[in-house]
Amino acid sequence: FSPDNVTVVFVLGGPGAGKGTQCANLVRDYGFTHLSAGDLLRAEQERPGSQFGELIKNYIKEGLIVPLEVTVALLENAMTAAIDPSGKGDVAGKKGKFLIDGFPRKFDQAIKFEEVVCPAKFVLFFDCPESEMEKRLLERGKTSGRADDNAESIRKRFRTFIETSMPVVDYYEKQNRVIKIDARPQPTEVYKKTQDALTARLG
Ligand code: UP5
Ligand code: MG
Repeated sequence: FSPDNVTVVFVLGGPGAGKGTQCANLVRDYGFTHLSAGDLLRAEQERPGSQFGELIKNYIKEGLIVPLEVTVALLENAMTAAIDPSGKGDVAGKKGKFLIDGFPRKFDQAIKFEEVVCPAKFVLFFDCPESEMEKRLLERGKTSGRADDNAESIRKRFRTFIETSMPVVDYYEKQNRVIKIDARPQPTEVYKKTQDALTARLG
């Protein structure tokens, strides 16, 4: 994909920071295509005949990052499907705007994606304290059916976020590519801050 035609925004933030919630708003108002790496992995895990089903299941439950080859391929396929629905395979001149949610959360993913798929325009980072994220995830866990919305998996997800994913945010921050949003308030308030920040950045 050429960055001349395709806009990629990485959406990062800890588990339960509200990435998915805010992406839905941005899709509604700005015509982005939303691709959640976690959702794509969960769909692949459920796909009959997937050779990665068992591996993905274990990684998600343990809050670990699935090997990048799997996730980058899923994202690349989903981008292709979104801008070339006819499946002719020629994506060279096609246009598209993508929110890549929950990715990259490890250095190797970040480097690989920007090298082989497309560089990101910037990173939206939803900043939220662990105590608030934990509260949200435990609440959602009552009904979500997600295998990682339990106290033990949440603890492991937080550890991976701090040890492995925050360094990626810091890396982009040093390049002045991060838009940081306070994700503690109510969703409508967070969205308002997001819109203000986007307007300031994009004009
Ligand atoms: N909520 C949202 N905003 C709120 C607000 N402002 N105030 C109060 N409540 C708010 O929100 C979470 C919950 O909080 C919801 O109930 C919502 O209503 C409420 P959501 O918008 O879903 O937050 P989000 O940040 O998207 O949380 P999610 O649980 O999806 O984050 P994770 O980053 O943990 O999950 P993801 O699906 O991205 O990844 C899951 C796993 O997949 C990872 O742990 C990892 O094992 C694997 N993975 C990889 O291996 N590689 C990847 O590249 C990506 C994922
Ligand atoms: Mg999510």
